[in-house]
Amino acid sequence: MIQDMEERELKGLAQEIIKGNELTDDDIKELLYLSSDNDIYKLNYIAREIREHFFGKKVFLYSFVYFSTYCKNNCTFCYYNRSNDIDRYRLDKEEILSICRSMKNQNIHMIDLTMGEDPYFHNNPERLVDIVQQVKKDTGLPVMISPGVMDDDTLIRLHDNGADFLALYQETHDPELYKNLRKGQSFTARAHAREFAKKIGYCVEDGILTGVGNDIVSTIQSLRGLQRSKSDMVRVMTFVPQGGTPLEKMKQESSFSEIKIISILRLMFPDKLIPASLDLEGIDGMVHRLNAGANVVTSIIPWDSSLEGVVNYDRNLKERDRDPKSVIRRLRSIGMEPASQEDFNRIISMSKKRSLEAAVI
Ligand code: SAM
Ligand code: MD0
Ligand code: SF4
Repeated sequence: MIQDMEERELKGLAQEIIKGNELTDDDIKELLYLSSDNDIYKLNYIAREIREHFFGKKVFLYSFVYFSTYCKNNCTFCYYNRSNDIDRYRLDKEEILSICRSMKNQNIHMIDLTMGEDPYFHNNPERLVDIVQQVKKDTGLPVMISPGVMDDDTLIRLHDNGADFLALYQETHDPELYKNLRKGQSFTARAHAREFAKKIGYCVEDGILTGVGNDIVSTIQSLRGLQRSKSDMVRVMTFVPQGGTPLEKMKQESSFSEIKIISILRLMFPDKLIPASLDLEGIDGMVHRLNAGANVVTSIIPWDSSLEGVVNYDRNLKERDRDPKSVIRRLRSIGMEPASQEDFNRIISMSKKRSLEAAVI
């Protein structure tokens, strides 16, 4: 289909999607099979046209605070799984607050508080509630939490105390593949937490991994799964093998498939938030992902931060240009700029309103 199209036809296709046309499984399959640089360029172009219709040149920025790297789980892909013999840290409340405060007035639209499933918090959720409440009070910014699977009651308390967004990635919506990735964890409990959070007024983010043994059929299953989870934000990340984990020896794929899937996500979720993570390939990688149709930059950290990312392409680098200033400078160099806080707050309140209306019906 798009192989033979000229610019005018590519624009036409973008318009069809903007009007509400949806991709069939065959369309998705065809796009996933694209392999030449020229074809990917065309796919990225359609995705950018769609993004510009909904968001113009504006980008949202999230700051990432990985405040505890302790975890009780055994995800085979993750460096921080409990069996990996690594150095870990847990910041105290003051340390967390000081990082969050340093992100004020830096054009950051939301703070993402992320942790492993650390028993210190999971067994005493009020500790997390307290942190969320303080971060909200001190920064006045929307707060995303990425705490793993929490029970319904805890999700309610976190929401009542200032959590706006729940990030909880299924990794795959193919239950067989899930078993190999999130070893010993319930597929449905994870999906339920997201569903429940959405119902009580959170915005939610779901995500999938690629390069982790997902074939075309499994990838389509995951993309359809993302649609079912009615998320406000949808992500794909390339799996990066991590030392000391069961998948350590798996071959690392390039970001080619991720870039393709980001564009497909834009075609399937035209007006949703789609991130370009700095954690995979830094600020150059950010540009490729934005060019593929992403409209959020995630994993921004203070310039002097020693905190971990989840993938950490820059674990051994001295310079980590993942701070707000470097990101914004680079955005401007490609003709994009940070959106206003009002624009972001509007997305959150619209989504909240829609879920609460749906819950009443
Ligand atoms: N512990 C919480 C959880 O698992 O939901 C919060 C951390 S979560 C934000 C970490 C996410 O990073 C995973 O859900 C996965 O999508 C991604 N991730 C972890 N290890 C990765 C790796 N080696 N390569 C790519 N993505 C990875
Ligand atoms: C990122 N390291 O965006 C972050 C993380 C958690 N909500 C986000 C995966 O790359
Ligand atoms: Fe723990 Fe999250 Fe890593 Fe899984 S992905 S091992 S739950 S930190």
